[in-house]
Amino acid sequence: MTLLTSFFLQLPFMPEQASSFAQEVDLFYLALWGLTVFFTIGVALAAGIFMIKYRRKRAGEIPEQVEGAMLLEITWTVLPFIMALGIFAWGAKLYYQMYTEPKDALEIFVTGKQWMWRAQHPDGQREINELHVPLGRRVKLTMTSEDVLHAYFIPAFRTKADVVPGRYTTTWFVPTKVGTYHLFCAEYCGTQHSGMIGKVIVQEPSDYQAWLGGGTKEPPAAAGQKLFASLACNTCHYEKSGGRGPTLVGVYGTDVKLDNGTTVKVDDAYIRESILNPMAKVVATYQPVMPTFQGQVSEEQIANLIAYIRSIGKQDGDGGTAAPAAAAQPAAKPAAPAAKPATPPQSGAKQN
Ligand SMILES: [Cu+2]
Repeated sequence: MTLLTSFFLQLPFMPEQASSFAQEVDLFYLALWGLTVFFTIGVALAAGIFMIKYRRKRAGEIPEQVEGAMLLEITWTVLPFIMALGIFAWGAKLYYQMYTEPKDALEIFVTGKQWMWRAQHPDGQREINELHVPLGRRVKLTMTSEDVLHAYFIPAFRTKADVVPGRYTTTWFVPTKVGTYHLFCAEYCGTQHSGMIGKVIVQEPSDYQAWLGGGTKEPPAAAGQKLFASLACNTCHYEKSGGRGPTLVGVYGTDVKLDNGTTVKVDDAYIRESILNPMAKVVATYQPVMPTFQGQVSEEQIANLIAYIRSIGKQDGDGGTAAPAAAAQPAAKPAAPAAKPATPPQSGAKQN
């Protein structure tokens, strides 16, 4: 089978295999392709042979009546049934692997915009139309769009995920080969869609660290902390309870009770929603008085605010998505210090 796969790869229509998913996706594709070819040739061949074998040999010939063959019918029903279920199971397993968020991943925030890709690394390093990633490390992309639908497609990694305005989508991979690979937008997004391309650069971890070291940057959590103060969020969300809004210290990754009796998990999506549409899910015992910040903050700023709230969130290091941004990046500098929002007397009107 590996011989077959390698032969398959020699053909110019398969991109390089540069992520941990690539081989199995290709094998799966090869299996689908093999089954299709097998049955196409089999059916065509059988049709041809039967046409010749059972043709009318003399005028007025009356064919022999066939009364059915139970064994044959069961065989051609059960076998394809098993094959189809096998394809489903294999595909579902792959899908599950690819769309289950990994633990301890390097988390990179990506925004799509007509017509470019922006990425922000956990230590604040930014780039446009490029994505630097370290070899052999789980990398998780959290993505959103500033305008229309896009899709982040890295053929060599066999990963593709929609990038949707107003929502976070994620994808992940483990790069397995140093090199530079294509990055495409795979969703028609306007006149210059075809130009919305870039490069994914897989580096040795030490080279990646060196690359991170260049340029001026501010960790997202630190930028978020500044923004938290400049938007006056801290006039309602105190470090301790008692503000007009709930405290945000220690809430990330926990379940909070809402005023309608239900509970919600405090994750990226919930924080984003609460910034843009504060009335959607109001925390129990608080008044729905927080104004919307729609139009005042960019997606990147929202991501920074989330990074900040995450950094002052649950500190027990339970891994998963609740890990502070910096924990995913051991060699980088630590994320913002613990909460330091000033707590002046109430003014403004914000509440989660
Ligand atoms: Cu696009």
